[in-house]
Amino acid sequence: MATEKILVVGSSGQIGTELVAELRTIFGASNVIASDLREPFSHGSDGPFEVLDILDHNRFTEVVKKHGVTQVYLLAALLSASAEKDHHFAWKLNMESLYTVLDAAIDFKFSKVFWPSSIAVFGPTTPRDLTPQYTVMEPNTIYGITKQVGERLCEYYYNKFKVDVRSIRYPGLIGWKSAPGGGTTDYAVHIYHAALKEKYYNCFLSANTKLPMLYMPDALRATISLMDAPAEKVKIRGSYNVAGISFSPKEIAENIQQYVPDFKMAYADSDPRQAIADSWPRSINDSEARADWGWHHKYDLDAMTKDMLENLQEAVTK
Ligand code: VAH
Repeated sequence: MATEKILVVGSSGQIGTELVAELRTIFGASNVIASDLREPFSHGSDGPFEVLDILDHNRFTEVVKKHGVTQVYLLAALLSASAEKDHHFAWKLNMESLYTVLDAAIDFKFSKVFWPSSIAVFGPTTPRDLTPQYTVMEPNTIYGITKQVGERLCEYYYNKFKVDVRSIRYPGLIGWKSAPGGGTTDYAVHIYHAALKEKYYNCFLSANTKLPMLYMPDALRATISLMDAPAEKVKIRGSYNVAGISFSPKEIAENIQQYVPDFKMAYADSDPRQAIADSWPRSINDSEARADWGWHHKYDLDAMTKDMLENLQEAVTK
């Protein structure tokens, strides 16, 4: 079997940082090319890196040719909160990058492409509990709109050009190895750092704002499982619902207090991210992913909290 040469675009982000390390253990470090706007201080795993602005079409083509790229994971995007601050650039980055990669998939005959969607594709008119794969989708954030259009573009390129592009509607992702960047679910990462350092966190979402979340080890496993699945099992070519855990700030705070008894939580009011969170589902039905390619999450809230605190404690005291 020919060696896959995998390019990760946006490799320094929250997902990319961990996904590069995971892909390098599977495919070999030299076969996974990390790329982002600037060289990271350390990727935590050795291997090739290219400075790449995905909006620089010629530079992207140069990198693809230089490495003989056969697969692309496109992770560069403006997330929900940041996107609301500059919706024109959010549309440009999130959509032009996808078009560039999908067109390159035809030109360079990529074997596969991965593109992340999000539960942000759903909006305030979507049923909010156990949100199904197929339902009303009227996102009212520019980020969600780009993800909704992106899903249709992926399906179009699969049906019309046979591009094997695969996608997951990620919930909020939580991990200890990388920082989140400009999202509405970022609080669920910051809270663990704050619990250990300050034993206090002023949460920008209200206490009962329940959202779908996924621990990063589960998110990486879902991504690799989907990409590894035989093509005929990938029946959905827009993007798959994937679920893990759903909790509110109050619930995660109470879970942390089992391990950090003197941890205190406060709740800011009138943060613009509250309106974004209120437009999203509270929980997700991922039965299609479970049926089509055997998805199942492993971490519940308590297992995630235990793992997060143990690893962060080690990192903090290093
Ligand atoms: C965000 N972390 O908050 C991302 C994610 C479901 C949330 O798409 O924008």
